[in-house]
Amino acid sequence: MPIATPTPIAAPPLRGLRPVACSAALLFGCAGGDAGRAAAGGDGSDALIGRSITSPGGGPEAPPEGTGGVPWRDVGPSIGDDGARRPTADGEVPGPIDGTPAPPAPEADAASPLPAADAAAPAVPEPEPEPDAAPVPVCGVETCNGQDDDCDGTVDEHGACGPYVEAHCRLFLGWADERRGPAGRSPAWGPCPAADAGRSPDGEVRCASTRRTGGFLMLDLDGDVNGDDQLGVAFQCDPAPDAAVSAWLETHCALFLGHADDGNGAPEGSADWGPCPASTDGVRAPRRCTSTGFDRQFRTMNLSGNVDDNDDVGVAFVCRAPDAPERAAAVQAAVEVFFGQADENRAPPDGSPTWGTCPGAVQPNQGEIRCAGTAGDGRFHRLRMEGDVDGNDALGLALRARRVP
Ligand SMILES: [Ca+2]
Ligand SMILES: [Ca+2]
Ligand SMILES: [Ca+2]
Ligand SMILES: [Ca+2]
Repeated sequence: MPIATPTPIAAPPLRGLRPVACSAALLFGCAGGDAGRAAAGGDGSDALIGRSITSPGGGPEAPPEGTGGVPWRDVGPSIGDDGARRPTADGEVPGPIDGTPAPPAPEADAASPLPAADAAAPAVPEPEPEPDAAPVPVCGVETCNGQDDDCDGTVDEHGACGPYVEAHCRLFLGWADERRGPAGRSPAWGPCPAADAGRSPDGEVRCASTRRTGGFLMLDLDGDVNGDDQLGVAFQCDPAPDAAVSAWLETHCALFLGHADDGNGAPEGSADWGPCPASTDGVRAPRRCTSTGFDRQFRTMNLSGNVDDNDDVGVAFVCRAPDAPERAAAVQAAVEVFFGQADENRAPPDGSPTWGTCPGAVQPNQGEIRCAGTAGDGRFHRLRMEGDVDGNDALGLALRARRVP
């Protein structure tokens, strides 16, 4: 351990004139100087003793006559001309001067702290204040919010929005016979969206919604489905749990629905169906289409001809956001919509988790229960109708989270 350099400091007061006898206990103090400090072993307390009786020159002062050669320092005027000891300034009578050992008073002082050493310690500079820095991002689990929660450079990836859409958004499907549905854009279709499902008293206007479970709504048709029938769709998300996310989804994602008679449907996987999706609706033969329109409202599509086994329906789920294309692509890939038809009263009950082979596998071209899925790619996927579509047919629709690697 390094030895502290003696510091010219005020020593703890030693009381009275004390020709200190060099007993073993006080030898260090007697010797003073470098030798004494070295013998003290470097302990701060002992070093203090050494300093307290060290002359400014570093060595022991010469003892005065009559002290028997014992080194001493005058630390208080306490010997009179008569040689008698006198009280110190604080009234204590000093010890004998006849060579008897002095009381070990310095030991008490030795245990005292060392304010002088502390005072001599180099000042520790105050740390420089941190310059203003960007907040450190807190990385967590990716959630459906348009933010890169897990700090990997992409937003809402790995299907983060699928469960949100499945649990908090709904698709409405309306049907009407005799052109009884709303013309063009409408906030309602029959009793929907105030009710999850229902029909007009005469049964010619009907609607149902997906139920936030991923299951299929079942919409039972009536009469002969032909050129005086209409289909309508709407997409709405609940204000909770995140009103901003729900509003974003409603205004940036949409279901598109196309129809064509006489085998005129767009090929499977087409980017468009008639004027859609560049347009949100269009009544143009031979391919017509409608959509949920990015605005919570219903839009109507008039069917044409006799709806039977030469008719096609196309479905696409499209998200688009010019200012946030990555987010739109992530949501589109995380959601799948299944559209089904069942002939001969073969439809599963409303809310069924499956419709024929869907969602496990699409079956758009064969069987009395058939279905197509949107596949997360924004393109139109085609369902060929089965048999003559009439009162023993039903349509199915499901809104589900899609597994994304
Ligand atoms: Ca991310
Ligand atoms: Ca996110
Ligand atoms: Ca009809
Ligand atoms: Ca037809």
